[in-house]
Amino acid sequence: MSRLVATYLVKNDQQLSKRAEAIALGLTIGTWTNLPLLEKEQLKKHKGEVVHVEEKGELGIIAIAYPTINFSADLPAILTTVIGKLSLDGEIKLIDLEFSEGLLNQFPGPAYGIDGIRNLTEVYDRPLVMSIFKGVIGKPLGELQEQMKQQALGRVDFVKDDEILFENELTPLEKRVPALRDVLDETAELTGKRTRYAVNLTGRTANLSDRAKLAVELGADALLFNVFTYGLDALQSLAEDPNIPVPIMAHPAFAGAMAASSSHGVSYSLLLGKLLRTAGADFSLFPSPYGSVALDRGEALATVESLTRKSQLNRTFPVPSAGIHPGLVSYLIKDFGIDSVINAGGGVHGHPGGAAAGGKAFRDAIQAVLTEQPLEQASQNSEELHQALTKWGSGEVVR
Ligand code: 1AE
Repeated sequence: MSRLVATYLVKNDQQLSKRAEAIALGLTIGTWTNLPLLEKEQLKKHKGEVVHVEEKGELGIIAIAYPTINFSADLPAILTTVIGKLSLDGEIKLIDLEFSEGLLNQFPGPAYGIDGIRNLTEVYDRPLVMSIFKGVIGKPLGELQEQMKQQALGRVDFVKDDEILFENELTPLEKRVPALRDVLDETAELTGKRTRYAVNLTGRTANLSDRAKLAVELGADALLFNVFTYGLDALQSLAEDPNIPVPIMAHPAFAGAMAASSSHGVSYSLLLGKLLRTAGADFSLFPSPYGSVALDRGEALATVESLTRKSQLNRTFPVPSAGIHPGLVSYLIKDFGIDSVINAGGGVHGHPGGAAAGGKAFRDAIQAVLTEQPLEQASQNSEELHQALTKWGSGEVVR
């Protein structure tokens, strides 16, 4: 019988086995009172089974296997089963889900993933570089065009919208995408490199599919999606749609509300790692361990492991983000390897020489790290890197 194993972190109240058994029963065939014996007999094949109980000092780990016949093969049904009502029931945190092969087969995973995106960009031997529009709310289209031009002159691989740029009168999708695509085409003539634009997909859930198709028709190279305010299933629908043939970047906005507590919710590695990959995110943005909004380093590494470990699904590009500047590039590559995206907003636009110089500083830092040259030494041959290191330092990371 096919089963889904859910692992939970709980408070060790010395009654772990009893608690685990109550969950296994309560989330499957049981309720708060006894059911008639005959009915129980019929329901046996639906009962959850406790498969692991471990005391860890004040905490406990319990794992419960749920028969997959209990739910339909979609993430809303799965999450409602394993942490739905249970999430309201005291201190318990879902830390992992182990899908059977048969169940996982019913999910799309990333349509492009790391390999597909490397083929699109034709960049195979280094981390990708992404820059983020900043300070564009309330700005006219001309200012976005200029910002796009400067970012693209820095020869970054992707530029993404800020996740807080929604539909607005000054820069609606219908005007913004073609105008910025034209800028990218013109800049490519100058630099020889075509930067790609990830457009923020926003609006009511019922309209997402049409808006995504429109964005693609207008020239979007990728979509940015605030998956946790819409839901993982909304991401899956977009990822599965053959009429939306572009990679999807999952933004972690709102994920902290689900994962930041040490005793409630869902672990970051499950939420930003396994679940995003299963639902079809081609990129997963998450706070790096050393930027302005930091994730615990162990959580960040576990997230990347979930995004990239060998599986029947394509690998998702890890995008450690927030407060990233060129001085952190050696840490980023050491921790996350070359199959990652170096993503910066302030670290590009805040460069003393402007965004074009900011992009170059990042690329020079990457080149230095990949050729095992200390950043300070490399900065002697790169004014852009020198200025960035002078402004932000060369990675004093507190661990
Ligand atoms: C964790 C997501 C980071 C993000 O979306 C963003 O806008 C970062 O901006 P900076 O690089 O911190 O300025």
